[in-house]
Amino acid sequence: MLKEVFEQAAAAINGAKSVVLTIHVQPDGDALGSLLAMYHFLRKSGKTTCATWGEPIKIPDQYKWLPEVANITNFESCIDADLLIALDCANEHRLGLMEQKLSSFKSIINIDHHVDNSSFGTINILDFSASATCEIVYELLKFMKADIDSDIASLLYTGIVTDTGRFQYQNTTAKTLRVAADLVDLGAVPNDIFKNIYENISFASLKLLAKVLGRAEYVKESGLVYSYILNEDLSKAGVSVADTENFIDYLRTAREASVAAIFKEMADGKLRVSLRSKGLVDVGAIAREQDGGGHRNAAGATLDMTIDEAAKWLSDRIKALHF
Ligand SMILES: [Mn+2]
Repeated sequence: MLKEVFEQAAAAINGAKSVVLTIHVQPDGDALGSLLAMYHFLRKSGKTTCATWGEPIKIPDQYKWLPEVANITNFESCIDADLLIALDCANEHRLGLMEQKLSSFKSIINIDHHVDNSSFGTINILDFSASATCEIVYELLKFMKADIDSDIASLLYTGIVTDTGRFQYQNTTAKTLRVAADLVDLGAVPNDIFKNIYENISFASLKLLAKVLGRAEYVKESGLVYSYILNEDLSKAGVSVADTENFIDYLRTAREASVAAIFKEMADGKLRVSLRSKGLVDVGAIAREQDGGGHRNAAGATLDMTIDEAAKWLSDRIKALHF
């Protein structure tokens, strides 16, 4: 099914002298892993390549060890190329400030696994059964007979291990595990990657996590477990918002939780909500009601509400849709 579009993408890549690679804003492990794996491959293939995304570049602490991460540059310095490849981006808005630059590219390859992808590319490699964009990139690189070295293998493994919640979420398939096993054969070291990502938060972040868990609330009628992070919490603890990315995973461990949510106060006073479902509730659909996006079990949106209003809205939407 993907063979035809892989052929088109391979021809576009082979025919390009220069390539810009971009991902969604506030990138996660899958976005960064797929970005840097493609960057490494294209540079080895002799292309002029730029890796970026559409906001000021800040690498979350748990990803600072990724091979090639120091070569990511600000998007202003890299918009002039034969080809743009967007990775792990469901739509144009997720490109952040890169969205305004889309029209300057004649050729755009859109590689993604989000079910609501808007097919904004001139070539769209979409596989909704893939656990991670990194799983699709692995297939594309194999198709192109790329030399997948241990750096590329580690980067792709990172995207898969993070997007599957360490191979525990519903998107984990036998194929996901086979791809992961191939990547281990190619040089990815699971224990090293685990320690770098999951045993790498600062003590200050750990204390902030305790605070966030301490004020968690459970709404019985909807099975919602939520908490919140204020700007003041971050500044007092000296922790960046990127370092709180995994906090929500602790909330969803409650037996009572059908949906876990964390509301994060943003600089403009709005709230960014991260949502996780255990499968019954489609949080992607709820997020899209507020112009957000995501998957059935992991999604996010920006809300112009107070925390109390947001919790009530979310709980009401869960009840209306599922109970
Ligand atoms: Mn992803």
